Order: sequence, then structure tokens, then C-alpha cells
Amino acid sequence: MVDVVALGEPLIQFNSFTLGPLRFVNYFEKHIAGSELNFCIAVIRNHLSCGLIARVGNDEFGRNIIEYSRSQGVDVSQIKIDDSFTGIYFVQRGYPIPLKSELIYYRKGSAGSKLSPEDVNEDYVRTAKLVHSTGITLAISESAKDAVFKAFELAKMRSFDTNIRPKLWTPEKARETILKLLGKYDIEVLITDPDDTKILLGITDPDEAYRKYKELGVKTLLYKLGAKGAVVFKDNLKAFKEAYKVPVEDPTGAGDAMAGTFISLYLQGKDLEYALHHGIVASTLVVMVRGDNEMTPTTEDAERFLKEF
Ligand code: ADP
Ligand code: CKP
Ligand code: MG
Repeated sequence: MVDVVALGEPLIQFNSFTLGPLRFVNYFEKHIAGSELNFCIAVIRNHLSCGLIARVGNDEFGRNIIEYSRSQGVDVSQIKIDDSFTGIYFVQRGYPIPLKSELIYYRKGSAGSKLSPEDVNEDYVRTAKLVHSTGITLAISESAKDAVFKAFELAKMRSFDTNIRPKLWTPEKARETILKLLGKYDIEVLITDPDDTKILLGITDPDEAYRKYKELGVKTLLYKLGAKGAVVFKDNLKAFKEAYKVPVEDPTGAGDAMAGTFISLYLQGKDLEYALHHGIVASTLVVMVRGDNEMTPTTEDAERFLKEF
């Protein structure tokens, strides 16, 4: 039994050692990532337990993902070994947009995309405080999407990060599928941003977005504004926190660190501002390095950051 369950595809990340187009990059640094795994690690750094429902390949990378996840405290009991290969991706940094990264996937047909409703252990999901997934899992395959719907059906409480990846599906398909999920299930915490909200609702204004998401059954909205910071809404409460100005190495994974940190503290009854500030701290540290989850701080380390920085 775990506090939080996440469903998604863990991936091997090859992060460019130098900036620029991949064809000129000679060295890559390996990291373990994937949005829902990053999220789980952030939940755990803030002292709740988290398990990942996923599939990895019967290969060295699959074993690497399981061992790394276990070493970070993730409950790996629900990660299945599949005969397909473990998905990988490369991170191209700083080109063509400075300070931004582009993800180049090699994941079609991967083990992770074979995730299916049969992988969703009913007791495991029912007993968790909260079940989390993202638009990435909805996009990678029909069976993975069905797994998310099954888990959300069984969940006591749900959080969802829209994470729309234009390389994985069309905006129309993303809108149709995500709105179907939001229409069907009440979401305790929705994590999203103006780009995704433009696709989903045709608007970007945070207040207007909260009004519309609320009509769809969203209780709390965590609205990320990239280098500007983030704003959170719950009922009549609204809190904004500006991002910190730090050197950016690779922003990949910042949103997941923020989401996992926020949810973990939210579930522990911390107030919205506390959870938001800790989420901002986690994302700030993550953008400063290559790798999506190594820098995600514990609650105590984030407190030190807030006091001393
Ligand atoms: P995602 O990684 O999901 O795309 P964002 O890019 O919105 O999410 O980033 C989430 C958080 O990471 C932001 O709210 C902010 O705190 C931090 N962040 C992102 N980009 C920067 C940046 N360039 N400088 C400082 N902080 C950043
Ligand atoms: O939205 P974020 O930058 O926080 O998400 C990053 C993750 O799962 C990254 O680990 C990558 O593997 C992915 O999102 C993805 O599939 O795009
Ligand atoms: Mg994101």
C-alpha cells in the first residue's frame, strides 16, 4: 500500500553535454526520467510513499530504470517487464531557442507504451490516497490511455498534469481525450499551463482558466507560467509566486518536480502557499542542471533554500 500511485512511461534520457543541434553533439549524459517517475520522486522527497504503474523492456535500460527507481524509494512492485524495448529520448539544449530544450523521442512501440488496464492492480490503486497521471500517458497508446481511465475510476482522489506533447498526438486528439477525462472524473489538482489551456479551452488567462476548469470538476488548479513562476487557485484562494532568476541548464522536468512536490505537501495538509513555494523551489533547482529529478529537494532542503537564498 502506498500513499500515491502514478501511471506512466519511465524513459532513459540522453542529455546533450553541449548546447546545439544534436548532429553536432558528441557526448550525451544518461539520466533516468519520464514525467510520472519524476513526479513520484518529488512526492517521496517530501515524505509520502509513491508507486509507479508502468512497463519497461527486458533489457539493460529496463533494469536500469527499475534499479534507479528503487534506489530513490519508488515502490517498483507494479513495474512489469515487457518483451518490447525500453523507450529512450535525447535532449537537445539551447537550440534553436536559447534556454529551452527539445525532446527527441525513440519510443514508438516501446514497452512503456504497452501499459494496459490489466497492469492496474485494483487494490493497489483503491487504497492509495491519490492517483496521478499525465497527457503523455493518454497519448502513447490506446491501452495506456485505457489504463489511466481504469485507475481514475478506482481512485479516491486524482491529480492530472495535461503535459500535451505535440510530437505524440495532434492538438485535436489531445483536446478530445483530455476533456473527456476531465469531464468524467473530478480532479483534486490539475496541473497545466497557458499553452495547454489554449489547446484545451482556447484561452490562456489564469482566472478565466480556473473558472472553466472548475466547471469541469477541478478543485485546485496549479497553473505554471514557466520563467515567470506559477499561480494556484482553490475556491476563493489564489496565490502567485514568481520564479527565481537562476542560470538555466535544462528546464526539462521542472514541471514534474513542482507537481510532485506540491501534491505531496497538499496531501499532508500544508497550506496552498507553502506547497506552491516548495514547488517553485523544486523546479528552480531542477532547471539548473541536466537530469529531471536528481536536484528535487526534500522538504527540509527546500526550507533551507527559502530561508537562505
Ligand atoms: P514544464 O516543465 O511542465 O513545462 P514550466 O516550464 O512551466 O513547466 O516550469 C515549471 C516551473 O519551473 C516554473 O513555474 C518555474 O518555477 C520553473 N522554471 C521554468 N523555467 C524557468 C526558468 N527559465 N527560470 C527559472 N525558473 C524556471
Ligand atoms: O513537463 P516536464 O518538463 O516536467 O516533463 C519532462 C518529462 O516524460 C521528461 O522526463 C520526458 O521523458 C517526458 O516528460 C516526456 O515524455 O516528454
Ligand atoms: Mg510539464
